[in-house]
Amino acid sequence: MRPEKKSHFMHKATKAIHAGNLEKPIFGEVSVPIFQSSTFSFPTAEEGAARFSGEKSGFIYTRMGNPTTKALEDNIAALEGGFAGMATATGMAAITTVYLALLGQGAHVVSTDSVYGPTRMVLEKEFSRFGIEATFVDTSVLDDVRRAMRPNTRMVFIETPANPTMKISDIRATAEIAHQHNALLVVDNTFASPYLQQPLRLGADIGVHSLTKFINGHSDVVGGIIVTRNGDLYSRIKPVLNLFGGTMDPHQAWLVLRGVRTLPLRVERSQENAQQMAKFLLAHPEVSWVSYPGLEEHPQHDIAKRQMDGFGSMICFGVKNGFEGGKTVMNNVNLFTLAVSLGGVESLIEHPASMTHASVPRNERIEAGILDELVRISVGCEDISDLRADLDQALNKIAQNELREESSVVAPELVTRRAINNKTILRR
Ligand code: LCS
Repeated sequence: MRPEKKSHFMHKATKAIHAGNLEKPIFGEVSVPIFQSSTFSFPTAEEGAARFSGEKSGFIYTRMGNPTTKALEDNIAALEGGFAGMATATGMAAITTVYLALLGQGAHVVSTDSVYGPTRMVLEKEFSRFGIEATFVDTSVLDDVRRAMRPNTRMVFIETPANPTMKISDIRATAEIAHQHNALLVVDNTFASPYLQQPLRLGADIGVHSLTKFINGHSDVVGGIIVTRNGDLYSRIKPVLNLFGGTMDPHQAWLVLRGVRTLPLRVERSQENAQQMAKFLLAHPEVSWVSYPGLEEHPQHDIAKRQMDGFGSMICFGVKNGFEGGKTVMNNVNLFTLAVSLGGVESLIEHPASMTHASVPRNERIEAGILDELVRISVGCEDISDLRADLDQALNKIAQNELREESSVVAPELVTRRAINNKTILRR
């Protein structure tokens, strides 16, 4: 199950294209074939028994392993610098499989508060039914992590950069805290992708990804993966995945493999766009704040610089006029698509409070920094001037709407005066 040794000597852009490929192509094919077979024949009864006992390696049944899926697993494990990967049906299947395999009754988890909504809800609503407790803290503050640790803490789960606040948690320092308490550190690396961040190299025990996002990169498939630091963790998680059955289908794996080939190109382009977009937003009069780790103003910019090879292409920002302002922007974009998800070649925009994080109670959401006014964008690979022009015209509608609203309740001369004071052209 180990990714081929030769991939260890490759640079990451080369790994994305070559790691995991079949060592002996069947017909000299360049693309890994889709092994669309649910089951695999045994030449003899003895061979079948040996594969089941683990005495011999070989494929048995696709829920337990498939050559196309394995090619993807080896590819991502090589990029992430881990022992081995386990591909799953979705990112949530990766996360829940890790919880299922490593937590039991009476266990306690410390998790980033600003994580993808369902990652939090599955602990609060579902795993709590089995006697598993969770504490959600701002893991970008190490003292908060230390304070949350208990004797029964088995796992620290961080998402960095966090969805959607873009807060950064220090992976190396958090790993030290977790290990001092005999707990494991799991990092959701979805927002960075293994091209920009390799948590296992910084001391984490397990990396998880929603492959739906940057790794696949084309908004046309869902998937997830778990990558472990060592063989022990792999052999604790793999049987649980096989039993619960959240495995990936070979056709899905092939699509993600095709996507990962261009991960380096897409990430380079979209993060260059994002850096320019963040600066543009910071200067925009309708924007009250911007959170992007690539900005020097970002509170954890230095940590991001240290642990990432780039700052990625996710940005969140607050707009003037709160939730209403956010709605105005989303209803007026033309090039950005109003949709959840992220990491595709096309730029997306969404409102976490009413969409991806709607499942988190409002007070917990606000406490985690997911404010009503927060708008999240996934900057794609389009031409930056087109993207900027689109957001600019949509943002400018906030001021126009405010003026229109004011005009319905106050005297026209007052509106005119306010409009002039704001140097805004009044259209009535
Ligand atoms: N982890 C992170 C950081 C995510 O952003 C998501 C999905 C998941 C895990 C779950 O992955 P899935 O099961 O969907 O493959 N995030 C989404 C988002 O922000 N908008 O829509 C989905």
